[in-house]
Amino acid sequence: MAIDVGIIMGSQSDWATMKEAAAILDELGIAYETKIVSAHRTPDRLWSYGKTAASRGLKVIIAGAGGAAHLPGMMASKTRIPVIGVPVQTKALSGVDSLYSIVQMPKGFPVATMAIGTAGAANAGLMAAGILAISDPALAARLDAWRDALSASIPEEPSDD
Ligand code: RP5
Repeated sequence: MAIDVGIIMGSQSDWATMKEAAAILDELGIAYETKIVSAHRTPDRLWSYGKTAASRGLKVIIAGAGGAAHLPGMMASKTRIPVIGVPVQTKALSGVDSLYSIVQMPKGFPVATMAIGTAGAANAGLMAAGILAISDPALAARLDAWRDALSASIPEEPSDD
């Protein structure tokens, strides 16, 4: 099975957040790989990942980082593959630093920036699924079913339980 999505993150410490994206891709039957690629600590790894991503057949990259979160933007500068950015929640500034580092890209090199933290990571998985579903009817059906199930799980009234 070809790998469609690359989930990359700046540090092992980001995995607790980024595994929420992986869980969604697992649920939807989307093949992915996971890599630690740091803009600051392993810049050569970042360069080679971005340079080979398209030729390796990746279709979407989900990139999560915290603090001075340059990974998603730098990856977007290195590949035309859509990059979905996940701002990891930091202790010092609660992830606002991560969000600002990722969201404010200059014209020409976009990053589709999600919410801070685990909700953002899960939504990154869903966003990747939506992109892939454009050209994959079977995946589109699975994604529609996933969304319907979520809607059906929401009660009409609140309870004390
Ligand atoms: C960033 O620095 C990483 O994305 C991570 O969110 C943050 C802290 O990294 P560690 O010091 O925990 O490795 O590059």
